[in-house]
Amino acid sequence: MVFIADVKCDEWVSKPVVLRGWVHRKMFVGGKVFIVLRDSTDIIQCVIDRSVVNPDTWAKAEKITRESSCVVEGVISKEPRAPGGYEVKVSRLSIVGLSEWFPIRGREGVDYLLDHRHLWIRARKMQAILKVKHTVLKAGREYFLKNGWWEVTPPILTGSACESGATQFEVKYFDQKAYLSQSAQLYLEALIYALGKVWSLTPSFRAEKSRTRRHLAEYWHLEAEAAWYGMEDMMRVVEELVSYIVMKVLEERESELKFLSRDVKPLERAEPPYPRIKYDEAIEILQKKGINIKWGDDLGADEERVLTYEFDKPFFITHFPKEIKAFYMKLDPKDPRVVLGFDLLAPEGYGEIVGGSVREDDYKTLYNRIIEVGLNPKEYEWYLDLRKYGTVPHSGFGLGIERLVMWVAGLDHIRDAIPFPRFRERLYP
Ligand code: NSS
Repeated sequence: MVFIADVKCDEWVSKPVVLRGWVHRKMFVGGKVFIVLRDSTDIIQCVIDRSVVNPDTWAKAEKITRESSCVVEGVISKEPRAPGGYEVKVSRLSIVGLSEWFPIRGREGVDYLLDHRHLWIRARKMQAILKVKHTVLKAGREYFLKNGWWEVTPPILTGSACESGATQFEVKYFDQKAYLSQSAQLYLEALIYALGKVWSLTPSFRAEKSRTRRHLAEYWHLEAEAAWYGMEDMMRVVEELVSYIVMKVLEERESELKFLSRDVKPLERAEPPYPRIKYDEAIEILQKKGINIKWGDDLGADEERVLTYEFDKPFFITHFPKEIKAFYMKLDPKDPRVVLGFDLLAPEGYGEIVGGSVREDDYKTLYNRIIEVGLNPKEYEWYLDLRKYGTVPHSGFGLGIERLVMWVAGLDHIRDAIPFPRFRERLYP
C-alpha cells in the first residue's frame, strides 16, 4: 500500500497509483470534481474529469461527501496550482464509507469541538500534534533505554496520596476505598531496591479544582527514580532527557512543527546545561519586577510566566520552602527551611514541566514529616519500611508529557496535547 506522502514526488509522475483516504474537501469546477484526499501522511488533490471518467465514477464523484472514505485510482501528475505541487488524475473512484453531513465545518467554538472530539482529532492540526506527541514518547523511552534504566509498571489503583490529598480521585475498590494514582513515585522508590534505576510512563490523575490552560484531570506522567542519585545527578538526567526529546522532535517532526507555525529557534536553544536558580532568587526577581510576593509563597502560573521570560531555554528553580512542597522531599541539611527539590520550567511563558527531588531516606525524619504535614503514618507503613531495610540515598522526578508537548508544539492550551482531554466539569467523549 502506498501513502499520499510517498507519491508527491517526481518519481511518481505519470505512474498509476491507488490511494485510500478520506475526503478532506470537495469542489465542483466546470465539468470537474476536485477532491482533496487526506490520509495519515498528507493531503493530495484528485481531479475527476467528467469528460474522461466512466459514468459510474462520475456519479460517485458527484455523490461523495466530505469525510467519506474512498479509494482513488489514477495517475500522478505535476500541478503547480495544487497544494504540494502534485495531483492525481483520477480514472476510478470507489466510495467505502459515505459520510453523513460532517458536523465540523471550520468555525466552531472550543466546547463544540470538545463535544465532537472523536471527529475533531482527524483535523490536520490535531494530526500534527498527535505525531509530535508520538515522537516525544518515543524519544523519552529511547533516552532511558540508551542510558541503562529499567522500565517498570507501577499500579494505578493506590491506597495513599503521593501529592496533595486534596487532588485525589477516590474510587470504590470492592468494599474498600482506593485512589487513582497521582504519581508512581512511591512505588518507583520501592522498585529501586530491586533495579537501581527505574522509570515508568503511566496515566496520573488529579482532581484539580479549577480549569486552567495547563491542568488536566488525567495526564501522562513520565517518572524516574534512582538509588545513589543526589540532586545534581538527577537534574542532569532531566536536562539530558528534555534536550534529547526536543532534538528528536526537531529532527523527525520538522513538517509538523512547520504546519503548527512553531518557531523552532527556542527549541534549538534547548541544549544543556540549563540555568539553575534558587527559590530565593526567583522571589527576588519577581519582587524587583513589582510582583506582590513574599518568601514562603508558592509560585503560581502567573509568577512562573514572568520568570520564564528571564531565560531563553528551560531552567531549574531549586530549594523551595518545605511548606509548599511534598512531605517526601529531603530537607537541605545546610538550611532545613528548604527542601532539596527542583522544578524545571519551560521558557516562552510555559512554566513547570518537571518536578523532582532528593527523597527523605531516614526513617525517623520521614515519620516525623508525615505527622507534621497531617498525614496518617499507618497509610505509609510500607513506604516507611523502605527506610528500615537497607535505606539508600535516592532521587527522582516526574515529567508531564502534555506540558512538554504543549511547549514543544507551541500550543496555547493543554487540551490539544491529548486526544481525549479530561477536565473538571464533565467527561467529553
Ligand atoms: O506533582 S508533581 O510536580 N510531582 C510529582 O507528582 C512527583 N511525585 C513526581 C516524581 O517525583 N516522581 O507533578 C510532576 C509533573 C509536573 O511538573 C507537571 O508537568 C505534571 O506532572 N502535572 C500535570 N500535568 C497536567 N495536568 C496536571 N493536572 C498536572 N499535575 C502535574
